[in-house]
Amino acid sequence: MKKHQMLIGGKWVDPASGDWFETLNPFTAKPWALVPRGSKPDVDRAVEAADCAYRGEWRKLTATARGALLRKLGDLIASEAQRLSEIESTDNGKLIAEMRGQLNYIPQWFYYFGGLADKIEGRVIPIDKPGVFNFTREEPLGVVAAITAWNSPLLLATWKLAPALAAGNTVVWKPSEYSSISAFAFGELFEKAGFPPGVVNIVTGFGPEVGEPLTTHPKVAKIAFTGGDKTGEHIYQMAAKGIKPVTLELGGKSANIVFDDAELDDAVKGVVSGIFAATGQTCIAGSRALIHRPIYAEFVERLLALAKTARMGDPLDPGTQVGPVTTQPQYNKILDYIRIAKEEGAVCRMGGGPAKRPECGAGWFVEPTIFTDVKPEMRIANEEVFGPVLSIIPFDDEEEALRIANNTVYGLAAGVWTKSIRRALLMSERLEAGTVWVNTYRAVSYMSPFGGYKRSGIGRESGLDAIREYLQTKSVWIDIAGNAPNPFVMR
Ligand code: TXE
Repeated sequence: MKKHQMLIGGKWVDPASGDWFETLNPFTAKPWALVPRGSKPDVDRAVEAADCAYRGEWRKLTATARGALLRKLGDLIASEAQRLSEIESTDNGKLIAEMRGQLNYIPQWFYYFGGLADKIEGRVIPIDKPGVFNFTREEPLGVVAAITAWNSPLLLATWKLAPALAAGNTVVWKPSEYSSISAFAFGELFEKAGFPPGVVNIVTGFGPEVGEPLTTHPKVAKIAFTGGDKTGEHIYQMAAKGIKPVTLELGGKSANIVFDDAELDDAVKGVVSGIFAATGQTCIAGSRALIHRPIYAEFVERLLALAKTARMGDPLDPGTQVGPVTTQPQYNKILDYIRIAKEEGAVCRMGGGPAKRPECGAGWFVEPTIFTDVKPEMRIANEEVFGPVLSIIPFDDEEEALRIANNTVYGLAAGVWTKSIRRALLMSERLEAGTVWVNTYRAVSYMSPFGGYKRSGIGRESGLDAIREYLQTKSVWIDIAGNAPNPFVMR
C-alpha cells in the first residue's frame, strides 16, 4: 500500500506522529492506501509556512500573476481529470461517471476565479469632508483553513481554494480522514503549476487532532468548512473565540415539490436524481418528495418503476448508477434511520435495508429506499440521513407545500416541478433555501452562488459572492488640504 506524505511549505513530509492510518475502498471494504496521521506540530508547521508565504513571495506577485497560476492549475487538472476521478471513485466510492464529469468541470472554478483575481477593485468615496481623499482597498485575510468532507473531496476543496487564492490568501487544507488520497494528487498539481511554496499546504488526519488545532490557531484568519451541522456548530464556536470569519456549508433536508401540472416524467427523473444520485450522499439531496395529492398515487407508482431500474455495483464501472456508501459509520447511520422510519410508522415501498446483490460484493451498499405515509413530524422527515432514503409526503395546496418544505431547521436547496410561471415565482420567493431549482435539480455552476439558509450554513461559495468571503475592506484617508485641523474635535 502506498504510504502518502503531507504537503507543508512546498515539501512532502512525514507526519510528526510517525503514524499512518488506512483508508478503505468502500466497494471492497478493504484498505488501499496509507494516510499520514497529522497532529498539532504538523498544523503549526503548515500554518507558519502559509503565513510566511502570505507575507512573502505570494504577496509580492501581482494579481494578474496570481490569476495566471490559477488558470495554469485549471489546465493541469483538466489534463489529469481521468487519473483524479479514478482516485476519487476508489477512495470514496462515487461513480466514475459522475467523478469524470466533476473533474472535467472543476477547472472552470480555477479559470473563473483566476480571471477575477485582477478585477478586485476598491472604490473612491466622494467623501463629505473637504480637503480629504478617501478610498477603499479590498485585501486578503491571511491564512485560510479549508476543512472538507468526504462526499465530493476535490469539488468541495476547489470551492474554497479557488476564491481564497484568487483573493490573495494562502491555505492550509485538511481533507476528510475518509477521502484524503485525491488531495495528495491535487497537491502535486499546485506544485507543478508553480505556486510558491507554502501557498497551499495539506495536512491530513482526524478532526480533533488536525481540524481542532487548525481552527484554533491564532494565525488562521478564516475558516471555510463543509461537513455536518454538529461539527459546523462546534467550529463556529471555536471561530467565535478567535473572532474569525467563517464560511459553513452544512447539508440539509431539501424538499423536491411536485405539483399536479408538472411534466411528470421529468419530475420523476428529478426526484430520483435528487435522492439516489451519489447514493444520496450530497448536501443538496432532495430527501423529501412533496407530492400534490391529485397525482400522488400515480407519481409514486412511476417513481417506484424508475427507481427499481437503478443498477448497483462497482463505482469504477461506467454502467453503475448507485454505488456504495462511503464510510462504514455512514452505512450504519443510514440503516439506523431506515429502522427508525419503520418504527415511526412510515411505509417502506422499496428497499429498506442493506443491499445483498452479488454485484455489490463486500461493499457498504444500502438498497435505494422509498418511504410513503411519512408525516412531517417524523424524524425521517426532519433529520439529514445522507443516504439513498426518500421520504414521500403528500400536500393539498401551495400553502401547505410551503409550510411543510420550510418546516425544517435546514435551508440548503429546494426543487419545484410545475408548468405555471406564477407558481414557480411564488415558490422560489417563499421557499427558505439558498438554492431553488424549477423543473431541474442538482445543478451547480462556478458562476452561481451556493450556500444555505438557517442551519444549512453561512456564506456563499462560487460566483462573485464567493470572493467577498475571502476579502476585507480597508478605508484609506489622505489629507490633501495641508492645514492641520483642531486636534480636539473629530474631523
Ligand atoms: O462529518 P464531519 P462526518 C453530514 C452527514 C453525515 C454527518 C457526519 O449527515 O452523516 O455530517 O459526517 C472535520 N474541528 N455531512 O462525520 O465530522 C473532519 O475531519 C475541526 C454533511 O464525516 O462534519 C472532516 O474533515 N474539524 C456534509 C470535516 O470536519 C473537524 C458533508 C467534516 O467532518 C472537527 C459530510 C473538529 N472538532 C457530512 N471534527 C455536507 N454539508 O454536505 C471533524 N472535523
